[in-house]
Amino acid sequence: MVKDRDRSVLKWPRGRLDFSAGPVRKAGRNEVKPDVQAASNGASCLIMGVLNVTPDSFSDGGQFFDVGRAVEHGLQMAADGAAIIDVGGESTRPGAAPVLLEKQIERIIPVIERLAKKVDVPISVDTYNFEVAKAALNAGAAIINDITALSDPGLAELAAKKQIPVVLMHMQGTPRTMQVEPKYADVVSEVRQFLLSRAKRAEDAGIPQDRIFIDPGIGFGKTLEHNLLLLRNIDSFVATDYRVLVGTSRKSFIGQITGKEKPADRIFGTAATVVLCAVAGVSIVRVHDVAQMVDVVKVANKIKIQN
Ligand code: HH2
Repeated sequence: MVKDRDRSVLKWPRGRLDFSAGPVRKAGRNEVKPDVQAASNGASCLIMGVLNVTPDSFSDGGQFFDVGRAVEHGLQMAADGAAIIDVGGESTRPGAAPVLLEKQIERIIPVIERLAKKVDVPISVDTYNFEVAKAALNAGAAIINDITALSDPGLAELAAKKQIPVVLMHMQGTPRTMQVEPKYADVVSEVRQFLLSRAKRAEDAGIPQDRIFIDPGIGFGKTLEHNLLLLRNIDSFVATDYRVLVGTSRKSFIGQITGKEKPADRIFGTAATVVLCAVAGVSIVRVHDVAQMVDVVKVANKIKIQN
């Protein structure tokens, strides 16, 4: 078991996540001040802000394709209370085709370099490519967020060598085809088993248990019913030896339930999932609407945690 997981502050050579204090507001250069009192028991849920440096992401495609605008948005998310900024250079929405590694590097490296100098929170790189991850870490990223759970040979060793945290996500198929009739006999146990085996493999490669986050991959090769089953049973992921990250933000299953066609109209639907995740003990939620979701998790954390 992760010892004292609920109270721990996770530190590694170039980063820090404080799960005892809840989302933070930037208090000044080099000072990140918790504005929810440190909890004496229970764990709080932190916010990962999404920064897609892409022309075609399903919700914010094209909005932050320009380096200056991307950096500005990253700074704003950090000021709004994001504990991590997640930078990606390839959309993995259903139907998306892979983007050349050089292209991804060209998109994200200038953003990571500039942001890393200006924000106090760690930057993660949303990639499943060894070369992209390596370039991002050299530019100042300090977490690897991998939707293929370290499938690319060498990624686990890279993370182990640099002693940085990894997010291992489950996906059935590839983005191009994943929403064409996804099938499971038992989605919760299959996804859980997959993540546990990848987590074990990561540990065997030398990544410490407390730096491994597992993620059921909402919307990645899953129907509405699969997504609902995973969220309904998210506690069975939290009950493993690993911390859990969940990404529901603005996703299409929320549109299916609410009838909201436009991703930007799915903020309240997203909030419902964020509350449920925070209460269930999920450690990190990956969201687009940082300022709003910081308030949502603050209240959820406060209700959940006894001071
Ligand atoms: N979802 C997306 C991308 N990366 N990473 C993790 N760990 N978990 C997720 O659920 C997840 C993820 C898809 O969202 P987004 O980045 O907004 O869209 P796009 O892939 O179109 O850029």
